[in-house]
Amino acid sequence: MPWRHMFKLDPDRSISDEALDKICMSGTDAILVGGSSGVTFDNTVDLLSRIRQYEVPCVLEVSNPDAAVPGFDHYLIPMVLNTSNPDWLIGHQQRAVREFGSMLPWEIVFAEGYIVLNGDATAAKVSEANANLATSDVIAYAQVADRLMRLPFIYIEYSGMFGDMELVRSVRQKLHQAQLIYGGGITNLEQARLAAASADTIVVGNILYDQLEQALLTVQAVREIQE
Ligand code: 1GP
Repeated sequence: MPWRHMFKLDPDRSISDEALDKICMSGTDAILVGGSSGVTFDNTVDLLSRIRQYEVPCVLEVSNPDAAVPGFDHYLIPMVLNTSNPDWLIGHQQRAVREFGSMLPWEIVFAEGYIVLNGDATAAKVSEANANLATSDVIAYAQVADRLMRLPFIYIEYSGMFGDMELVRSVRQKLHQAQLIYGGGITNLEQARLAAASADTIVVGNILYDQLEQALLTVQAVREIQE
């Protein structure tokens, strides 16, 4: 997918119409809808219907199968590679497919291999991730996902904290086919530039709710690289 920049919106957090208008008209490549807690069918439908007033592609990251709302352009299914609980790698996904598999639009459903590296983040706690990893461990997880599992996406997740860009670059250098997504702690244009130079796709989340104008500037970072 040719996404270089994505804004991530959490259905469990409120966003004004005015802010949503700026986000959807910002030139970002897609809006990613997802969150680590409190995501329900109702709040996901509500957010989707508001984003659908715009042309920007809309992608759902399905962390709760009960909130798998129809009508998105693409669906990303997280599989947490560095979890200590197989439920987060394959268990929840298996149960969801058992229940909803016949209804899934498979041609627009993709797996994302998550490597969660900020141990303080809700995502790490919820998914029981072992975030304390050496660079060689992270690269090995990425290679398992890329080479063995042939996942289309690998997501290096530092949610709430700006990560180690050298590590992100080291991972990207080793990838054969997977698209590398980076998300976590991007709060200004300079960080967005660094992340965009290190990963294939950058995701900007929290700052949308705290400093919208700063967040909107991050779209420029990927445009500069493309020009
Ligand atoms: C969260 O990776 C995204 O899943 C973005 O992180 O909210 O820290 O920008 P932030």
